[in-house]
Amino acid sequence: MNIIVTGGAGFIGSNFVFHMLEKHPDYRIICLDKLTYAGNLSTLKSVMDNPNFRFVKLDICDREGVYKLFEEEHPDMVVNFAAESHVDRSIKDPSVFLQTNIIGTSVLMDACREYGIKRYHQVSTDEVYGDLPLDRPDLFFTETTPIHTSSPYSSSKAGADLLVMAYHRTFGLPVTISRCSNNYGPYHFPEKLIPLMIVNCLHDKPLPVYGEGLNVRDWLYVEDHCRAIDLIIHNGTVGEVYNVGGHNEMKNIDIVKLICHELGKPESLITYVQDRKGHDMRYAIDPTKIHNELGWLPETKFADGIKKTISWYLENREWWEEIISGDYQTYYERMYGQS
Ligand code: NAD
Ligand code: TDX
Repeated sequence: MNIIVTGGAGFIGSNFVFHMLEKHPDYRIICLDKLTYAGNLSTLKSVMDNPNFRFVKLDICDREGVYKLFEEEHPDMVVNFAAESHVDRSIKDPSVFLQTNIIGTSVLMDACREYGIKRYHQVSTDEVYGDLPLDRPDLFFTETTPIHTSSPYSSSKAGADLLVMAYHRTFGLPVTISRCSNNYGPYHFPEKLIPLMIVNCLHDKPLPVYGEGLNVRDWLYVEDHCRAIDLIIHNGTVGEVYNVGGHNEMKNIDIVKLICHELGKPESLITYVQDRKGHDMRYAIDPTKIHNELGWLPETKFADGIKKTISWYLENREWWEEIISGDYQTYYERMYGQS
């Protein structure tokens, strides 16, 4: 089985690459990644010499390059993680989100139509459902919840999902979509809540909490997400959407306080800052479908996952210090002598 994994130098994509190489030692994994600010080739250091792994620096919007890669590799499947993923950046500048998240998705699917494919899997997000009110803990996102987006990021992801379903209906492309809640774990880029708070705590820097910190997110350990995608691409039904989440809702402020506590830092580091524009209040996934149809259940409890994650950031300072200093962006040139 040849699988193209796009965005595999990012947070979830890299964890998926590791998962697949370990769980399916007979598969060939081709990682296609543009190496934007969020992509870090040093993350993939441990698999670069694996004969079943190939890294290709490429933009998913580059039609010629993508088609050439399909001609070379004859992939059986494509799993598309490549995206601009940070809501705050999408509020500052939506355009690259539309380009990568929507146009890039269409280029990948055109290549799948041109060369044939067993499965195209789109890694989507619970944010396409918009948000839920804080005073209705009985409500959850199911796969039939209407798309109702808030940010340019979530709108671009929703646009991509609509295109994916359209390519299935119009062209018969064998697609699946997963919509997952907030992930956390190793290699999470330190602009997102959990790694940002860990790194700032370690530098005794202020911990910027938006608004009153009452927004709720449904956290899932990244390896549980990777297992869910592995199950969907092998056993999921073509044309279907699967929600992925672990019923682990937490207020932002409680997460930040927990991180302070775990690292022995004072809560006085917490600084309330201006709220995010259009800030979604609550995300909460109903994962009944993936549980009933594919037998998926999360394995890592938040109490254990957050400890593992904090330990990882303590043991891998070099990884995030290079990001903060910007040095990681020269890693590719240093390794491969080209840009
Ligand atoms: P990330 O920002 O850490 O990584 C994105 C990767 O995509 C980077 O390696 C980047 O270089 C690459 N990339 C960006 N633009 C590209 C382009 N034009 N061509 C090729 N590569 C490109 O993101 P993440 O948090 O790992 O998220 C991965 C996917 O999962 C995204 O599609 C995101 O929408 C989705 N998702 C994320 C979460 C979460 O909590 N992080 C939750 C649900 C869904
Ligand atoms: O400095 C911060 N302070 C703060 O209060 C940051 C970076 C975030 N927050 C809040 C905003 C959110 O309510 O924390 C919450 C989590 O924020 P992010 O880590 O930016 O994640 P979120 O906006 O929930 O989106 C994430 O989950 C869904 C991913 O980044 C998306 O790619 C994914 O689709």
